[in-house]
Amino acid sequence: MDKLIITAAICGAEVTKENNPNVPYTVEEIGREAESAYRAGASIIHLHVRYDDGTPTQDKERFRLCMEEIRRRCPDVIIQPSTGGAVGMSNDERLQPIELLPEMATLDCGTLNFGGDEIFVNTENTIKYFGQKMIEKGIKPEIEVFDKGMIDYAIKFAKQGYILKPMHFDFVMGVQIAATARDLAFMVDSLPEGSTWTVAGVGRHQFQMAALGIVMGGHVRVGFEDNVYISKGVLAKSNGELVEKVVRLAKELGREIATPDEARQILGLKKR
Ligand code: KMH
Ligand code: ZN
Repeated sequence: MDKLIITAAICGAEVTKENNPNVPYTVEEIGREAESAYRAGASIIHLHVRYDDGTPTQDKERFRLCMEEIRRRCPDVIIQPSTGGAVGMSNDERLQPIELLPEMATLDCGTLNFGGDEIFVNTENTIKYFGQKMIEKGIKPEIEVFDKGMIDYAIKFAKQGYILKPMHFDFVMGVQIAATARDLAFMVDSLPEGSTWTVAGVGRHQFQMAALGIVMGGHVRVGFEDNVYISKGVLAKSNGELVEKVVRLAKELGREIATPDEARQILGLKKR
């Protein structure tokens, strides 16, 4: 088995300081949370950014500031900006951070229910447009999959030349598809040969899905974007605390942790 790549989704666009006062908004707070995750063993920072009042934004200049702050604190970490942004943003608004030429960025491969009346829209044309832009800029997409059909979309768009192989997937379990071992196994079994995958469990499912990712030979994403608790009813002090828990699980289960450069090798990334 490859070494374990841990992604820290430190901020998200939806979670707030009301959910956990340690959720970062400012550039300094985003840097602090990225550093805590990196020092604990994360090799990828999945990045959303906020204005100081917590409002989510895809503004290129805000991304630039946050990425500089993260690089200052964690020089070799892989920064993976979100192109999902927040529900309701336009395509061009969402795509802004790819102008900064990150090594990776997310590519959401379908439309889904996002709670209440919210719908996170990713039409076929949106997916093709984002995929094409990432190919042009040499950015490796992490394909965000919230349901099994999104894997089939990715396979279809790869055949049409909008996504390059080998593909890397992130299964977000517990938003639309249930966070169960059966459904995760079904997703993994549906991947094309040569793909890599990571799993994110939302809310109370975070560490159960992490344990499955570790033993099934995938990789793991944790962080405030998906869950703000370190254990039942206990708020996490930092993203680093969440990453530390995954590192402990991995050690107990005999899986070594990948450094950022080892993660680059596993994912076939070009270091910028
Ligand atoms: N905030 C969600 C609407 C991504 O980062 O690409 C989209 C999201 C997925 O978080
Ligand atoms: Zn995200």
